[in-house]
Amino acid sequence: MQQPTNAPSPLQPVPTPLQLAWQEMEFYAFVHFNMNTFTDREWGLGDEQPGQFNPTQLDCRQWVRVFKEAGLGGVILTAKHHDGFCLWPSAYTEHSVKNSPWRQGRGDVVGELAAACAEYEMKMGLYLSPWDRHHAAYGQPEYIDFFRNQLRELLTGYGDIFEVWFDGANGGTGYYGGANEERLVDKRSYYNWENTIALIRQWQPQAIIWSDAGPDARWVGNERGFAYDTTWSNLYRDKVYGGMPEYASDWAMGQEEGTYWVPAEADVSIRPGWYYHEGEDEQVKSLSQLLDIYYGSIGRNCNLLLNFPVDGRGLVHENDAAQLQLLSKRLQEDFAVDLARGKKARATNERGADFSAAQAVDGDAATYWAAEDGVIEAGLSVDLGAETRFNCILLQEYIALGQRVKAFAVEVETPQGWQQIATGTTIGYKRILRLPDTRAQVVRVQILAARACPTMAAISVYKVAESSC
Ligand code: FUL
Repeated sequence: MQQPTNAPSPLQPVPTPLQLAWQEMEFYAFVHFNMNTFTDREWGLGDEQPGQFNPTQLDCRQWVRVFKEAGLGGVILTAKHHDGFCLWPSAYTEHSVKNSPWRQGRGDVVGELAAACAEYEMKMGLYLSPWDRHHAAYGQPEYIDFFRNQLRELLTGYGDIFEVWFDGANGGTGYYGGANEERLVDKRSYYNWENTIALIRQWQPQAIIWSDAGPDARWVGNERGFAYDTTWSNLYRDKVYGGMPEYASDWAMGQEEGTYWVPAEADVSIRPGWYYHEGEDEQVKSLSQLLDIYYGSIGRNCNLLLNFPVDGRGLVHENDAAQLQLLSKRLQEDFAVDLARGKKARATNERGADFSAAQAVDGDAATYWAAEDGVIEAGLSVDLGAETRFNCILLQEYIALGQRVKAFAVEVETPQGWQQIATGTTIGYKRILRLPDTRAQVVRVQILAARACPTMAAISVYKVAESSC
């Protein structure tokens, strides 16, 4: 957006346009489907036989339809998991779909998913496990050439890839071409990430590269789908990437003074396992668990990557599809009416007409309220027009200029004065707070501390279903 001339100066670090577009995707699907689907395991050893891979009704269009109908914008597929089996007919190994009975060895799951994504206008991402428990040379320098060759096949053969996902699990016991031994690698240096990343940039300049610590987006530090109450997109990446950190707490919450923009992504499975196990058909997460995950991730400045273990037929299981549909319907209903939209808003400090409080309630996240330079405490109030019942508030900073807010409170006006109903630390791209059931006419957000003059792109107020709260 063209910035008005008196816009606040960007506060470093700031997102690239690519990172901004990625953040706006918010919610997308993970698909774990590969050899483990047929061996009923979570981690294959690498000694599996291609003959074991044989989905009976594989239909990537069904997956994409399920995701699309729920409003998800992308899907990331495990093209190769730790066991080394490839879902595409790689020219660099025999351990792939080309030696399986599926489609008489002429199939290509990555290609079918790419075609389905193109048909339904869905973005595709790929997971390529750096760790390969099948490959005889894993742990040697030759393996890095193999790994890069595979990356090149995937990143030059299937159209645009929105995210490249590198798992943090690297090295350990495995088959390794029959050696059956333990191979430990130093995951910071072994893969020579710097050069691998440069190649990816060449092949897919529009892709977000994800790993435990970036460079473009980072792991949230757990596999339960929750970000922390305090979640900065700022990170001391140079200390942790290639360089990965030893402890989740070193980077999971980001760092207020971090020098790189590396936003968080939470990955979690809709079932207990990442892969399909028939025994888990009745353990698909409930609507209330999924809502907790939604508020705990997207509601805390973090994208959500929700995993679907595609089953042995090659389909998203009916139970999983039904739960996703329930979640999407509930979110649509809950967030249908923004009670603050277009209402009278006032701020204790304003940077001028282009940055008035009204910009925070205009339903357009590209316009924003901002305080004057040097002001780091401010209040923004919205008069809802009449006493109104609500139980949820959504806040967005204008993150193109950096993440600023360090502490805030939500208050309502009562005959006895202002009453605090919630407090928080970071806001970032999006913060959604579930509130006690509240009746009030005027609600205000008090920014209590910020790294520089605060911005606010959205203040939205909702009355969500009681069971969403
Ligand atoms: C982990 C892996 O080891 C799991 O198998 C799964 O792929 C998950 C998303 O990441 O680190």
